Amino acid sequence: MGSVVKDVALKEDAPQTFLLEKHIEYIAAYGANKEDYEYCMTEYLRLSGIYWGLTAVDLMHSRNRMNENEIVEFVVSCQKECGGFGPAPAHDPSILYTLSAVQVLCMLDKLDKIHIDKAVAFIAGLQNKDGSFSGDKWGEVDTRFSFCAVAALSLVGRLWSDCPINIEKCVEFILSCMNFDGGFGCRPGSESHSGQIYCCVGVLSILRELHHIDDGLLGWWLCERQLPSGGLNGRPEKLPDVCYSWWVLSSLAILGKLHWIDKHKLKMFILASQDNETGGIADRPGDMVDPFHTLFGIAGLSLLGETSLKQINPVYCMPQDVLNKLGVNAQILDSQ
Ligand code: GRG
Repeated sequence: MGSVVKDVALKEDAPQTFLLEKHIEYIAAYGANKEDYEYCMTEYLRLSGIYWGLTAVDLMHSRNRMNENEIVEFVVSCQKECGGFGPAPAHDPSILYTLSAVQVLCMLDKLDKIHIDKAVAFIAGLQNKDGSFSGDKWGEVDTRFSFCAVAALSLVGRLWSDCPINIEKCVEFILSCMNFDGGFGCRPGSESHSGQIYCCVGVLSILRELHHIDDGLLGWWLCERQLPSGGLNGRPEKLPDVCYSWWVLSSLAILGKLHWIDKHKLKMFILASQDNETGGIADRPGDMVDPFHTLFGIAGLSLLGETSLKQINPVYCMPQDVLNKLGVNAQILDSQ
């Protein structure tokens, strides 16, 4: 039996232009009302939410719409005695929010406001004997956490000098998660998933180890994620979702294969997922918008060459000018 392609149809009246001003207003207003139900219910991921919002407005040349002092004060208040960051002051620290904290402070040029050595020690303390990383003291292992560790250490300048982790083992673990289809999962033997592929390709890119990847095989798997609607899914037989405009597209960009997908069709899918009244971008056309999909839709459009946006770096998901200023870079394969 053949498999059924799950997809959505784009309506004729769906937005077809990029609603820049509306998205700036949407992000600037999100969080301004701290009593808002949705805002309160998302406290458990606040620090990443700040990273999504700040990155989105920065890409839209409007960082001045955010209250930078308030953000820095909040980030500082999330650092724990152990050096790691929680999503909000009353929450446990995790490597995920530690990366978000570092990314936000890099964008605001305020890394000096936190205890960097303690953050580095927290990250290094989460590496396991097999080279993998746990996300927090509870021990779950996931290739996402390897990415968070390597990206955060490189951003604070502790990867190439005075490096506290075992890089060789880190690479060995990532490679043990590579599958027959060229992709990567969250642990050895786990199914390939675009989000995990971004993380593993990102680690190998930052560590200049991309030669381990079969870029043709993986590039083929990634570009097969494009559905007739133009949207991308995260793995076979799944619906398209705007966030994969980041996880898939950035991986293709790192492998020098951005031109392997139909850029115009993907652009139209992202544009159709905008809300032309409230601003913001949803997971797919007609759904509720949120800051997560708004960032990854905008980030995808930046990779697709949208000229009203700043250029984004495909590895760090941060504006390229921020990384240039920090002198941080990663390996990108030549276009082929
Ligand atoms: C700096 C951008 C950045 C990220 C930090 C946390 C992290 C590193 C990366 C996360 C990568 C990842 C696993 C993304 C996927 C997120 C997602 C939409 C998961 C949903 O998975 P399923 O299986 O959904 O519920 P599908 O789409 O497969 O049905």
